[in-house]
Amino acid sequence: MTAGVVLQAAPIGPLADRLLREELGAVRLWDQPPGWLAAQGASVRLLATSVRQGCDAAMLAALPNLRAVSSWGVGYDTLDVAAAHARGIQVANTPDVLDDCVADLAWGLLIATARRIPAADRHVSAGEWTTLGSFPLATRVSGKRLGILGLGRIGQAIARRGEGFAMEVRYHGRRPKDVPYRFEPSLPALAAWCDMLVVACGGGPETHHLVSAEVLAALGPRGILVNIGRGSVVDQQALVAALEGGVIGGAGLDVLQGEPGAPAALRERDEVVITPHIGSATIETREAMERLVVDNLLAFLRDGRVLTPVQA
Ligand code: 8YV
Repeated sequence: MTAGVVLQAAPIGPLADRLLREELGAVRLWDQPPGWLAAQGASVRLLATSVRQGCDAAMLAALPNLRAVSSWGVGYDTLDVAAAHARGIQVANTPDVLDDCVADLAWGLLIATARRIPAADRHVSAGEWTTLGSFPLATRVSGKRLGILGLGRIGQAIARRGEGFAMEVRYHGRRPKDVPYRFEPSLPALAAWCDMLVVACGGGPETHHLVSAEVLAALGPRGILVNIGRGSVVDQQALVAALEGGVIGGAGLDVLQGEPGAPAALRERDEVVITPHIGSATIETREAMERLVVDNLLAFLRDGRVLTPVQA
């Protein structure tokens, strides 16, 4: 199959940007004059993009002969997958290669929040460690009950780590899976059962505000919420109210509604730990994600199939 034009919608990262240019001769949209899409869009067969940049209905409409989209990131909430599939366009994301790093960060946030590590560090940095035992007691992690919302590949990597902490794991999702953890058909019931609830599902209309005021109330005053999925899954106003009212014990958040940036109502709270959407942000994992963006397009050219199609 001839490549036709390979279009890169936006910068992805140093490795992907270089390989797309060297191995696929990709045209960089951001370097083209205004009007390029309207004039040249029909020549484009393959598109490289990212979950940050996305690929909406307008972009798809501007590329009438598009055959495949390869997107950086496991999330695809910014891609119009339904519209692409309706036209027979294959859509690939970058799953698997980031599971371990995202699961590691979920555990980092869980332990940091429960054991109040950032607040303890601030206590020492401020020179307040003047007597032994001056820092308040925190919450135990090992042996607790772990609830996971969304037991996909990342959710399962989080669950496996829970076994190392002697935690019983249960989960909620669209449907039960063949896993050694108990499925809980009701999210409020899962929240009421667990001590720590980790959000590991994707974004989009299906999961919007699943973590509601009711779910937070069920989690309870010593419960901890961790979110490494998407900010849109948590009703953020309800979360702020729950933290202010002592309805839950704390939150560890890698993703927020309205990111980048965090509202003062969250970032100024001692029992909240926030990281700037860095779940996959290690040198090793980002390199693997960038390589997979390119490999998906090379596989499509070779075999007519991308390696890791979005499972929508
Ligand atoms: C990225 C992600 O860290 O893959 C995804 O869907 O959310 C992460 O891997 C994120 O897109 C950074 O902006």
